[in-house]
Amino acid sequence: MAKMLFHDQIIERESRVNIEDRAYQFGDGIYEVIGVYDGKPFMMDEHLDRLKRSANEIQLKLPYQMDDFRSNLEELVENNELYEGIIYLQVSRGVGPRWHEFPDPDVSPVTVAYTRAEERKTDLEEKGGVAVLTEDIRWLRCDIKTLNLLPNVLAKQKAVEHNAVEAILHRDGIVTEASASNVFMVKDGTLYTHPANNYILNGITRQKIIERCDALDMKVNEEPFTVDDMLAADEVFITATKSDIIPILQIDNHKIAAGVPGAMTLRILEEFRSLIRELTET
Ligand code: DCS
Repeated sequence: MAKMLFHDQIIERESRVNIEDRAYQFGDGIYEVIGVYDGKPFMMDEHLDRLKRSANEIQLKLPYQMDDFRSNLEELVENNELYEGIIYLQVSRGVGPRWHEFPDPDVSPVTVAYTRAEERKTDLEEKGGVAVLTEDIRWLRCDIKTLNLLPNVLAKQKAVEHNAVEAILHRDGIVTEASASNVFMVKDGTLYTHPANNYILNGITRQKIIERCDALDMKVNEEPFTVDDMLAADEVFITATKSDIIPILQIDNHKIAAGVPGAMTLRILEEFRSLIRELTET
């Protein structure tokens, strides 16, 4: 039987929900999705740092130290014998009578985590996929990884209905990110991606790629670009936990360049894979 983390205990997995949990009623909470490769969580500390930042931004006091989160999640992965997949971690503001304002200060946040086995999407990473474009109708604090994901759900559903892997979002013609991933484009040998401000989630995969490109002297400009710039780009790719890097070959009816995965995208994919190998071989 699979196990889950509930507060700071590893228990048998169950799906009982307290109907007055604020995550359930208001989406009042935060989360992280952490990739696991060969039984090892990838960039756990970076994910936990972001969780801490999200908590601060919504004035939620995390009930445990980062070290406790880390060891509990490692224990969960071990207990579930997870080899390839993800850890889902959520912290809600807690359980209390349904009033919009924060509950009584002694209501403690509810931490839950579980794991899910997931194959690596190597084929999609190498061959790429198509995307749709849709308007970014989210709020103005997309930098916080909150549980309020309805606009993302609607965007992704549109992608699925068009047999696309992702929905790329734009705000007044500026490309922000995608429903559950960040967007990069390549033009004349330079990478472009939206700056990490309130309009996007600063993806851990995104940050790692920028860091790696800097080390390799590949130029990355964190500056906004338009939908037209993207459609005229040499390469487009998306990044996220576990799906890593996916080349985008076509957006709506527009082919990106020759409609095949680009050389820089594949080079970055190879670099990213070597980071994962460094993790799994140590
Ligand atoms: N942008 C959004 C809106 C996301 O939801 C995600 C991740 C990203 C960017 C990429 O961030 P990471 O590189 O840190 O994963 N979404 C997670 C999710 O909800 N499911 O899988 C990944």
